[in-house]
Amino acid sequence: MKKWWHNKVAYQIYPKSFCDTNADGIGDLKGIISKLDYLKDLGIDIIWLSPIYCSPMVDQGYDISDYYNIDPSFGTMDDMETLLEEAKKRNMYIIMDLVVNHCSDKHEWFKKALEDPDGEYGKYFYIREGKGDNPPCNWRSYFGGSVWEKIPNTNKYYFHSFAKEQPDLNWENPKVKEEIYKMINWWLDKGLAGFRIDAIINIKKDLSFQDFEADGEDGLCDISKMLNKAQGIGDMLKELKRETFDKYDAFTVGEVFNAKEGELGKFIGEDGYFSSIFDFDMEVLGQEQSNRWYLNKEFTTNELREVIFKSQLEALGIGFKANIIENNDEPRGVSRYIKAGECNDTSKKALAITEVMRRGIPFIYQGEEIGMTNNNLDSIDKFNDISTIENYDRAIKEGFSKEEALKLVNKFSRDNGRTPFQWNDSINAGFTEGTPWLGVNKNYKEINVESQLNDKNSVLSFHKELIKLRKSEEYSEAIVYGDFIPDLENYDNVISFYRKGKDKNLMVIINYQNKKQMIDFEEKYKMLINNYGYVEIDNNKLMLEPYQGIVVEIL
Ligand code: TEU
Ligand code: CA
Repeated sequence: MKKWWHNKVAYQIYPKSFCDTNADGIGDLKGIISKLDYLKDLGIDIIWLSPIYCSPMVDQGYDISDYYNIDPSFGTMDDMETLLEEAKKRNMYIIMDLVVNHCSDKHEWFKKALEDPDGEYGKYFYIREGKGDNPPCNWRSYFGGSVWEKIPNTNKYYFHSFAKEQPDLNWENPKVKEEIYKMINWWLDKGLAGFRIDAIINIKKDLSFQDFEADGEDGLCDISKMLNKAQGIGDMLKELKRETFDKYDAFTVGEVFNAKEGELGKFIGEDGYFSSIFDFDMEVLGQEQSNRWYLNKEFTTNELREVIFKSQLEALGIGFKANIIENNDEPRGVSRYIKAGECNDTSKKALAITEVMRRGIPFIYQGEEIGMTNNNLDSIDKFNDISTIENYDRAIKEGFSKEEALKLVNKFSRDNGRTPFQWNDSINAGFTEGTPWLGVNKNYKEINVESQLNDKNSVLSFHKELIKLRKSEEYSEAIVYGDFIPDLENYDNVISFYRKGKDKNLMVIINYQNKKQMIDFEEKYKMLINNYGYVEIDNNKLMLEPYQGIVVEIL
């Protein structure tokens, strides 16, 4: 059955770094409102806002102390209502981040739980007795250290999958679920179109809290070992959907890393828990464990192609994945999926083709559309992100030199994608008239919106062209609903596939490498997108330039 969101293009805003209107160095809702026309012009329909609720900002808003209010650093509830109205006027939809695996340790529920761990609010969290002088078990939190934090003056511990300031909410307690459903419906009543749902797979714990074999110097084990064992997430997610999203025909995207083999249909099928889930297969390529960056391995373009194809084929006939090349937790896509030294406007455009032409819902992360890159910093002191600092310290503990550890965080830090948005070449890239909360990338004079807006050859214009094609009356059916059929797999470093719709057949061919490539090609075609001004054709052959990418209609 067709859904209202199938043919939409989404955009993630990281509010803190998008646009600051009151010179406090922090992006705000008024800033977002002021850029709606820019996003509309780009072709965006759905805007996902990373968290803007009240928060002590230990994890940049992913630690919420009040779900019903806007953090003053971002503005007011009036601003939020204005944003919803202004979006609606433009036929745009706003979705918020739903962070309900955990809240902040400054949330009133948790404050009450600490006062009386055995009382009503203690049951809102996972609180357990220690084992002698040790915590209840040896699982490692995503941000390092034990998942258990001791409650002062007791031998009790509370559970946190992420930072100790982010206590996990007890989804086994019906009262907690009731509170969460109420809150979700309150926001949907306000006119939100849906949610991106944070870390949702973590809500179901294996309550035996048993130890697993240690996998690091710290004597702890990766929390994924427990998640793989936990049973019953499905029932929780079904209920969540029934009590909330279903009633509003909301669009939901789950942040799901650990869907088990063969379970995709349960998540995004016709009657799935969510509308969509992110496709993280490109992001986890080369990754041994989440959040242990020093274990990450290099990968080849053929391997990259393989994961893209596999993931696309997996979703056929099942549902729509949400396609990303970067987000608020990842390095910049152009710095990760293009080899250093080969990153230029042409290769950036080649990568953009994979973002927009895959089957699924494209989620463009702020700055991706202008080709923003990683930020190379010379000192760990210039980083802000909690997980970056932890990865740095941990790498050093595990024997890396300071130089090596710095290199590592420069490559993988979540701050790479969080530097202020580059609007123009004036001071602070036009992001703020004050001092930005996080330093602007040094390359803002070369890479910014203003310089690309009226340049038809810019990376920005190329994104617009791709999105326009995706939404065009002629080709939309093929790009949104068409099959995904891999091709040219016998050529190394060539990423090629068909998007075959009811009556249009499109073919994408990307020469994803820094040398020319001849391709046998006997089809009659019409050129639709080309990141070069030309393509050399010679006797049933295409000669593709380095990183040349084309989209053609097969006639
Ligand atoms: O991320 C969840 C998640 O699984 C992350 O641990 C991810 O593996 C990590 O950030 C990579 O370094 C979400 C949010 O996107 C992230 O920003 C939050 O820190 C996290 O949840 C906790 O709310
Ligand atoms: Ca501000």
